[in-house]
Amino acid sequence: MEFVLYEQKGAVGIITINRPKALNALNSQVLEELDEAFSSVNLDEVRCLILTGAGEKSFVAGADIGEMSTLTKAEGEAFGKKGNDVFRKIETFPIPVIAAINGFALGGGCEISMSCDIRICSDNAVFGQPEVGLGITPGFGGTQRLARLVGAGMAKQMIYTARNIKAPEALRIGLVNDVIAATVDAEGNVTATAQENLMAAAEKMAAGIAKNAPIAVRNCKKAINDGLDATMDDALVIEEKLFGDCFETEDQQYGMAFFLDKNKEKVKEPFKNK
Ligand code: DAK
Repeated sequence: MEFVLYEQKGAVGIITINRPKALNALNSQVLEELDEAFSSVNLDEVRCLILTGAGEKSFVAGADIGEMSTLTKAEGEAFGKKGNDVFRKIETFPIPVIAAINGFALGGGCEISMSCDIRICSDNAVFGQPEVGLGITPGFGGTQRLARLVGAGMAKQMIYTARNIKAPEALRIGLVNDVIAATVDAEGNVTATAQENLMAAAEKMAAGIAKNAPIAVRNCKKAINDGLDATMDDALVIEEKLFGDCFETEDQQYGMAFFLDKNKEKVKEPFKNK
């Protein structure tokens, strides 16, 4: 693949959008390669994914404005569908996806981060939905996912004003879970950049998720996602069903037996994904 890299580190997979000269803007090829990268993840081995952008400046600076500028109505719809299908694939992907946002997350960049389960960013990150300044509406789910994440009032303010916000404000409104800074020694020298610390933090979080019972984690993702689209009564039924399913797994039997075992010398074994 030309614009998407994939690396597996144990039970953690890292997908990197690699088009730094265009600030990782999403053109049709990037969207197709992203789709391919997600399809090729080995779900028997990988238990958590990280999605990030190449370079130190940008996560994703939006959909490719050059490509979009000449689209006809039909082509615009096809482009929108291609993006929406990939974003929905990420959102409903069986295992959790953490967005490690290393700079600009504008338009489609903010939108792809919102299709991930968890967002953490470096302290130079900038978020925004600038579409109305270009004469369009957000087209990759921004009007829907932003309102669900930060509330309708804040989402409307961001989308109507097209104003970019910096990492601390994104943290304050709940768009990201954490903001990661560089490490500086007593003399003021940078010993680890914000980007390095961001990836270390993302990998640590991913490893923490990966060590938990995989089927339980998957069922939690499904319960939260499906429940958000349902009434509370229906959502609780969804949770009950997915909770019940765990009792057919070896991992539930082992996890509870380990807790109840009074032999404190025993070392907990990795969950089997069964
Ligand atoms: N598309 C294409 N190229 C881009 C790009 C983008 N979104 N953003 C940056 N680039 C390119 C620049 O053109 C430049 O290329 P060269 O000139 O070097 O060839 C290179 O990346 C470096 O950018 P700058 O020189 O501009 O770098 P600066 O540091 O000066 O500025 C910036 C960084 C992020 C502030 C600036 O590049 C910028 O404002 N970029 C555009 C951000 C933006 O407006 N993004 C939102 C795009 S709209 C839909 C489907 C999808 C969408 C909507 C509808 N349907 C089908 C319904 C989504 C829309 C969007 O995402």
